Formats: sequence, C-alpha cells, structure tokens
Amino acid sequence: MNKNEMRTGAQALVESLEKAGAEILFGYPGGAVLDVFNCLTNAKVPFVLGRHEQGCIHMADGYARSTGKPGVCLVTSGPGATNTITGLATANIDGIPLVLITGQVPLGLIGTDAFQEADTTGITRAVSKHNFLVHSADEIPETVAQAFYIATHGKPGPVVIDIPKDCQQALTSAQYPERVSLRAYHPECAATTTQLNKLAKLINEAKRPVIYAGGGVIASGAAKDVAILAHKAEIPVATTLMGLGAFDEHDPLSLRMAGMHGTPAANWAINEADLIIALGVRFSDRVTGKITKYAPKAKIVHVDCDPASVGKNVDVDLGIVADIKDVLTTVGSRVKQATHTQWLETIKKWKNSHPVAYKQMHESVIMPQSVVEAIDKASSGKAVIVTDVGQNQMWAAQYFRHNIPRHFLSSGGMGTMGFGIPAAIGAAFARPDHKTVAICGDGGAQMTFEEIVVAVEHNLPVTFVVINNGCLGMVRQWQELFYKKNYSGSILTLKDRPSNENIECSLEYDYLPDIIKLAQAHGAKAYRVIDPAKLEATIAKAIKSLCTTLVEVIVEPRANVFPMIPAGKPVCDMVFD
Ligand SMILES: Cc1ncc(C[n+]2csc(CCOP(=O)(O)OP(=O)(O)O)c2C)c(N)n1
Ligand SMILES: [Mg+2]
Repeated sequence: MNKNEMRTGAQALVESLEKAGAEILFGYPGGAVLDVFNCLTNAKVPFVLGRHEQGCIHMADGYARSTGKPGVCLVTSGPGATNTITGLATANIDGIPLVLITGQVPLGLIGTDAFQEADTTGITRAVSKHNFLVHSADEIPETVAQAFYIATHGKPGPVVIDIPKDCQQALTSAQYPERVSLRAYHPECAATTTQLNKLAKLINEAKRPVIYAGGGVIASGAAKDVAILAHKAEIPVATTLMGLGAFDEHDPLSLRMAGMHGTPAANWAINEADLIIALGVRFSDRVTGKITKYAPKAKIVHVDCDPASVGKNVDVDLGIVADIKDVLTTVGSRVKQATHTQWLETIKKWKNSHPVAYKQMHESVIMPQSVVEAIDKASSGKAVIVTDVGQNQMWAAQYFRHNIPRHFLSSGGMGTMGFGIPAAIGAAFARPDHKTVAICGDGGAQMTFEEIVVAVEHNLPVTFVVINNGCLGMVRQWQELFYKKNYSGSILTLKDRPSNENIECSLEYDYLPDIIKLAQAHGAKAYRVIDPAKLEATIAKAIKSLCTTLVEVIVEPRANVFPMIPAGKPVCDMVFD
C-alpha cells in the first residue's frame, strides 16, 4: 500500500462520487456524516443544503427525472435516514435512479441502540432497489461504483449506501474501479428474433392497434422511436401519467393519458383495440380499472426491461424483456407502412364528442383547470412541469399539452404529497436551460414549503404555482362522490368550518396559512390571483421572472377532476361530471 495514496474513507467517498459522474449533491448534515461534510468544502461536486431530508431526496429525484442521470443525496444516520424513506419509496416505484448515502454509527456500536442509530439497511430494504452496509473504508470506492451501476442498469431505482462513521474516518488506498463487475446482477436483455417477428406480425395484422407508452419509454430514451413506429403504421398512442411527454400531445395520433382520469378517447380506444403494444408500463390499477375487463378485445404485447413487470398484472400474449429503444429500432424495418382510416375516424369522433373540458362554475371564480392552461400558454408548452399530488396533479396532466420527454415530473406510483416543491428545485438545478414550474395544491405545498428557501438561496427562477382550493381537493372529491359529502378531515380553510366564529386568528382572509406571507418570509416574490381576468397576465409575469416566484391562485373549491373511472370499475363506468 503506497502511503501517499492513503486518504480517509470520507475523502475516498467524495472522490468516488466525482468519478461516478455525480454533478450535484443534495443533503443535510449530522454527527454520523460530519467527516464527509468536512471534505465537501474542497469537492468539485457542489453541495446543496435542503431543509428537511425528505426535501433533499425529492430534489435528487427531480434532478434524476429531468436528466435521466442518478440523483445523489447525503444524510446522517437515524432520523436523517428515516426522513428519506418516503423519497426512496417514491423513486423506487417510479423507477428513478438515485444514490442515497447515509451515515451510520461506528461499526462497534451497531446493535447497541447507540445515539441516532437506526437499522437503515433493514428499513430501506423494501423501498430501495438495493442497499449496502459498508464495513471498511476500503470498500467505499467499489461500493459507490456498484451503487451507480445498479441505480442505472436494468430498471432504474434508488440504491442506499450506509457508511459507519469509523469507516469514513479510517484510511484507505482503495481506488475507484475502472469496471464494475457484479457476479449476481446482469440486467442486460434483448428480444429474440422470434419475438421481434411475432411483434411485427401482430402489428402488421392489427386493425385497431394502440400503442400504450409509459415511463419506461422515457427511461429508455425511446420517445422518437415510438413516434416513428406510430407514424409508419398509423397507430394512435395513449400514455400513462409517467409516460406524459413520451409522445407529442399535439399530434393527431395522440390519445393523451389513459386511466382513471384519462381521456375518454384513450380509454375507449384501449377498450376497443385489437392490439395493445404496451411499452414500459406497469399496468397499474389506476390505469386498468377492473382488471378482468381491461382491453377485452385486444391481444397484449408487453415490452419492458424489468422481467418482474412483464405479465405481472395482466396476462400478455407476447412478453418481451428488452430495452424498448432496441426493440423499436429493430422491429421498425419489419413493420409495414399502414393506414387505419376507419379506426382513426372512430377515435376522432370520440375526441370531438368527449374532449377534456370543464365548465366555468361561477363567472368571478377562477377554475383550477384554467391555471394549467395559462401555464401552458405562458411557457409555449415548453416548461418543465413538476406536480404535487391530488387534483392539481391530474389537472396538470390533463390541461397541459405534454410534448417533451422529461418535462413532466410527477410522483406516479406512490402519489407522494410534498413531492412538487423540492422535485421542482432539483429539476431547476438540472435544467437551467428551461423554465421549471411547480404545480401544487394548498395541502401538498404545506408539506415541504420550507424548501422554497433553497430556490431563493440559489437564485433559481422556479415558479411555484399553488392552486388553492382551501381543501384537500382529491380527498374532498372522493368524499363528495363516494362518502355522501361527509367532508371529514379535508377542509383547510376557516371558511367552511361550523365552529368558525370560535377561531381567533390574525388573518385577514379565510385561507390558512397566508401563503403569500409565507412565500415572502422565505424570500420569494409572491402574487395572489383571485380575479379570473388577471390570471393569465400574472402567470406570464411569474414565468418570465428571473427570480424565485410563487403564484397563489384562489380557485373554485367545488371543482372536480373529470372524467373519472371510479376505482376498480371498468371503462364503461366512466363519469363525466
Ligand atoms: C403524503 C400523502 N399523504 C396523503 C395523501 C392522500 N392524498 C391524496 S390527494 C390528497 C389531497 C391533496 O390536497 P392538495 O394538496 O390541496 O391538492 P388538491 O387535491 O386540492 O389539488 C391527499 C390527502 C397523499 N397522496 N400523500
Ligand atoms: Mg387543495
């Protein structure tokens, strides 16, 4: 061992992160990672201090979703690590590559209920793709290389590296490996010639085909290939929530989003199709509805790089475990140029008879859907849209015409409220070339509002739009439709409370908290819009702004997300208002 090459495990970690290609670190310090923080001041990779570990990991996630590169997060042991669990689960179910480094108590104290000790590998096992507990400083460079490899190969996902404090302090000469070799993990996969021929034959014979594209298309970088196949064989394209941006929604072949709040055209097309070409989807229950009645007339082809996903939720006629881009580029020449005039005519009729639309409920009250339309208009459809969860998320999916991969970032599988604000900050760090707009509800915004200071601190021109309906809108909607209007625990304003007169507070209006004052206290420019006539101009002003802005839009609280296929019901039970 050459003495000159010795450095601490913490230094080796930072050096390894740089070698692995980390461009930015999001995190929060504490006793068990102070040795690593001690090295960050001289590191090439910049560090961003969040305000809560959940915020930090969602920032890393937003960075990863908007670039396709792994996001990196660094937190301390115990509560630092446990605060990241929601973020890990969010990334895990959506297949987002992350590397989370957690400090751990020294090796000798593990299992003694030491201060800030948590069984991080145990706790994170179910919500990460893989996790490591490091046992010596010598393991650090190789472990970092393996973590980045696992996070990004096969179906992407979050990987945790738990590093005891003494391993950070010990000296090591171990070097970052030139190649990663993992004996037990070989996710490389490819379609066989027989599979490709079968796929081409099914496409060539189909009369009513539908391409059904999910987040896997975006992860595989296959959006262009989907468009080429769709145009060559004239196949309409529906997407999942995670697949928004994988196909240009301005394209006449676009059916837009399928599923519970998808377009009637997308859901009816899937219902009537004779072939579903499912690319990088999980067939989530939010999309299939009643699984036994899903796509009843169709043969289903399922292409995904994750062998565990193919055939998991629906029986498929042809399952192909392979990279989607590879499959589409090789199958392309075997697919014949085709037209499906009658099928497209039918779809056009559905689109015309049942467009995604809303009614103005009161002339002086802003409809929440119009907020999303204003964002689309002001950004010419080019903004990176990051959503929170709830009605705001569904309106963001429905009323923005998605057209660019990695420009719609949303917690799909986990439906994590509190995701929007920090993920937008992560995306804004990653994509300074594009405007980032976060679309949040008043409930979700309050879950991670504290992170707005990070945007201000780094002068990020993010626009946070809070659609304020004074309630946990999606919960209120379900209570209205399925629980006899028993609005239990879902009202956030003072206005609609029976005991309103008993509440003493200093607010000038009914909405609690005053989001404008809150945003200003965090250093952001803030605008409140109540008048429908001022909506577009205010949104445009905020989106043009070069500093961190927040627009709070007071909207019609009774607005619901339609169309809707009630949970577990078939497509024919779709309700429109
Ligand atoms: C962390 C978390 N807790 C609870 C829920 C359940 N949930 C889903 S939507 C929703 C309401 C969201 O309210 P708000 O943020 O105001 O958005 P809106 O639906 O009003 O647009 C709730 C509570 C969730 N998805 N995530
Ligand atoms: Mg709300």
